[in-house]
Amino acid sequence: MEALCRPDKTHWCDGSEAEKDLLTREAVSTGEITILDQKKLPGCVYHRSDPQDVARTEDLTFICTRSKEDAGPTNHWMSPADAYGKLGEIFKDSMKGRTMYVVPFVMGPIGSPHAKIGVQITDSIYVVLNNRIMTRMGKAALESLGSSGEFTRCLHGKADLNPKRRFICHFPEDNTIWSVGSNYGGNALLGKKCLALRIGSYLGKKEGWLAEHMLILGIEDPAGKFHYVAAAFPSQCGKTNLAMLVPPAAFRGYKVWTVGDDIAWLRVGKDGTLRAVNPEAGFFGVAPGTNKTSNPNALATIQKNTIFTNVLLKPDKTVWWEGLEAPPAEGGINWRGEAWTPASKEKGAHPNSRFTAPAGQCPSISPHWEDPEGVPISAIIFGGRRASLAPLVYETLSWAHGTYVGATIASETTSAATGKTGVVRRDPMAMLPFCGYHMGDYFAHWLEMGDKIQRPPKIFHVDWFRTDEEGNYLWPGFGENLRVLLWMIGRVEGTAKARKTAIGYVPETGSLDLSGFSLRPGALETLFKVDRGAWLKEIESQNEFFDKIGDRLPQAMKREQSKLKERLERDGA
Ligand code: GTP
Ligand code: SPV
Ligand code: MN
Repeated sequence: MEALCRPDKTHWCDGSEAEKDLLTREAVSTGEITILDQKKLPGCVYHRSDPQDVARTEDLTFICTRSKEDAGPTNHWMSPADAYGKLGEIFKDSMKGRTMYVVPFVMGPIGSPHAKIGVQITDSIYVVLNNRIMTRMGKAALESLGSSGEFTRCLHGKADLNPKRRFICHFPEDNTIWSVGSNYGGNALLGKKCLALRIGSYLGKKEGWLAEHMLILGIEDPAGKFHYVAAAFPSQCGKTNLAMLVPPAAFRGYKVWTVGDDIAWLRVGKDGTLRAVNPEAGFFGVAPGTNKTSNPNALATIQKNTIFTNVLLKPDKTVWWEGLEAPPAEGGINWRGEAWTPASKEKGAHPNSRFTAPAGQCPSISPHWEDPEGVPISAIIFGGRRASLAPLVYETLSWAHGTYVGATIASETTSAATGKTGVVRRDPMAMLPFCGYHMGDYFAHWLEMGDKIQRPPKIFHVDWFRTDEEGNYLWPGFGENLRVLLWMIGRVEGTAKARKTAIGYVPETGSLDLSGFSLRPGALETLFKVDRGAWLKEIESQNEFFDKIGDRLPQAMKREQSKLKERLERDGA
């Protein structure tokens, strides 16, 4: 890699504090990062990306398998030879005048049988400092690897950050990732979406486990009883917020514990339960909208040792974003690096601006978040951001039905990826941008996993984003989502009542605890209505997606769909 990229020097990262200080000083000297007020925000720094490099670029993301068919119809594909050739040209001499950093890292708790090792080469200090938070990085990782172990080879370079020369390529058959031309989170922190999801999902298929775009949380009831839940929502659809939920006043005796906010690795445990491990060590969370009411745990987490990216930099060297608190009267420097005042048309923070913070700093972090065997999952939740159709919550009828429901999630696109936002698209299991192999084979793998779990979790669907005709949310969301989680736990324990409908079980009137709380008139009826006509239309529109998957779509998916159609036609709603 040195011979290819020709760096001036190479630095092997040990992950020490001294190294962090050295890299921080170096990055400050070039303007790559700014030190924030160390009294108010100790250990915190600020970074602004190139304005053309503030989100994942799905169009420039490729799965490079030898056979195009294996990448499947939902991924962009390049042949390995073309990809190595094309990217090799861009990498060539690209680190002249720069330092090459070699970053060994572990995804998952060190020593856990679930953990995977990677080594990322990069010419970005910003990336090294982020990886330092997001993974277990440095000496411990190298020791964990030993002299002969398997690891994912990750090559990353900024090159000239030109989107025309930007490619994020995955070579699952070589356990290799090459990413060039972007310094943005999901494109550049290769342990995250590239390794833990795209390569991870491929390894999971091969080795019999699942790599999922899911948060993991624990719920402790007043008697001290625990249940763990894993939930898949597409990017910017509420994983971090749900993972850090604070119970509303009426539920003071309950506690929600955060295990992970973005990725879950799921395996069948020795006890026959489905076990979940968070492969990450930090949160790369959405800043806008985060405040002391919506997510007090996130706000507390990011008071120290945090990297703020593309938010507003205030003159007092603190940070601000839309939805944090009243805009700073004195303005600041916006995400584009321009002077900004509350009267400016441009946003202060980019809608996809982010914080990077150590998970261990979160007040709600679970005491079990680094358990090597993972936590046992009682319920899996699928959801999306969709203004109408699905009830607030429903329980699926079986693992196969749940797999079908996950496979057919649709959600509005968000600013986490470049391109138009607010467009409804199919995002199966919230993995459309992250599945490293053929989507039809992925569905088949989900079905096979169901057969292997002796004590399978129940599968639910939620939508926190239902709106009325004026576009107002019908459900307040955030902390109030606990009411829905508790209904699910009640279903798992056999105590919560449900009404069977054509689409699955919905809460029986009165079984969703609405104490100390009121919704607008008519909201509850809308939130739980099963609109037969709309569902029949939905089934039609799923076919377009199923046709795209082609002949690797498992028969069981079509079967579940026809059973749903039959139930709708027979029973109405
Ligand atoms: P990624 O990090 O991109 O994978 O996103 P995420 O799924 O973790 O999303 P996050 O929790 O950061 O939420 C994204 C946006 O959804 C923020 O603007 C939140 O304010 C909003 N949001 C989260 N939970 C809720 C909810 O329950 N109701 C409503 N209406 N909005 C929510
Ligand atoms: C997402 O887009 O789903 C994220 C942010 O979690 S990134 O890590 O950049 O992919
Ligand atoms: Mn994500």
